[in-house]
Amino acid sequence: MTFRSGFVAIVGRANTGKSTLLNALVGEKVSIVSEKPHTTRHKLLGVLNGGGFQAALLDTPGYLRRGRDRLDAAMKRHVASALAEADLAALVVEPRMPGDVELAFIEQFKTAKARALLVLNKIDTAAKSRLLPVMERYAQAYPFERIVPVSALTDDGADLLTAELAALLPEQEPIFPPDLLTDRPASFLMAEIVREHVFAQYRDEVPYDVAVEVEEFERREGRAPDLVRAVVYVASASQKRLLIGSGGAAIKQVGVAARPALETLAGRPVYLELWVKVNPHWRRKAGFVERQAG
Ligand SMILES: Nc1nc2c(ncn2[C@@H]2O[C@H](COP(=O)(O)OP(=O)(O)OP(=O)(O)O)[C@@H](O)[C@H]2O)c(=O)[nH]1
Ligand SMILES: [Mg+2]
Repeated sequence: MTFRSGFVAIVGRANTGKSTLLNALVGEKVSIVSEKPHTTRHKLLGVLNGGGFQAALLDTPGYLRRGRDRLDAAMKRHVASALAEADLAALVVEPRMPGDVELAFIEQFKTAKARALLVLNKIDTAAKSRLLPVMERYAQAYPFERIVPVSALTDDGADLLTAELAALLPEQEPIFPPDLLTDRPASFLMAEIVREHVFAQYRDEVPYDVAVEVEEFERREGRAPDLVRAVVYVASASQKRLLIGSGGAAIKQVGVAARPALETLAGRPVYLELWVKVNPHWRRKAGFVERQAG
């Protein structure tokens, strides 16, 4: 039997559900999700293994506005490099007519080596009668290999999408061992989990430019829990006060909420130590952006 494998770059406007889709396809929480645009800051690999195929899915940061500051510049570079190394690009869109960001991606497809398919996501939010005209417009804009309507939230269409992806991959041996889920170290995933819970707890009170770094992840033996020391970086002293809350109650709540997912990842009990530090210029410090977006 022939085996198919390859890289699939998941690209699109911010907030269209790319990370939700990656998690739905892989069947595990690999990439964090939030209601805010620009949640994903990193290129992230999730491996989908199926009968006779392996799809290496690359989640990418979404576009919203272009060229706004250095963080956006780093995002752009990552999207471009994801496209360059991919066999297949999946453009994830919402059920509405293409806008500037979608057309910019289509322009990039014209010169990229990757074949492109369109994923029309969030179909649970639109009447069926609204989907067809959108699909027709996209088909006119670019000769997509396939146009697949899905809901990453309800899993509707996910099996069909998996089959379509597999069929479009080149014939070759698997790229990764079958037990590999992602290429990121545990400390990276842990920092992302904490960031997700900061977003979820503070919602619009916290700007999206918080950053989280796991400074220490110490695996322990016996009954001692693993130690995770994470730092949440914020832009100002007032944000720091807000995050910590009265007597530390708010940040403690983040820890309580994040710990179960950390323990699932570590496979054993975790002691989580959370610190909040002010670093007002982290977005403009290239080194920090690279670390965050790298
Ligand atoms: N109703 C509905 N909501 C969805 C669906 N897929 C994703 N969402 C929601 O859309 C929001 C954004 O999802 P993400 O997966 O973080 O989107 P993203 O494209 O990765 O966003 P960035 O990383 O910021 O570019 C979240 O609130 C998701 O729950 C869907 O199929 N239906
Ligand atoms: Mg994302």
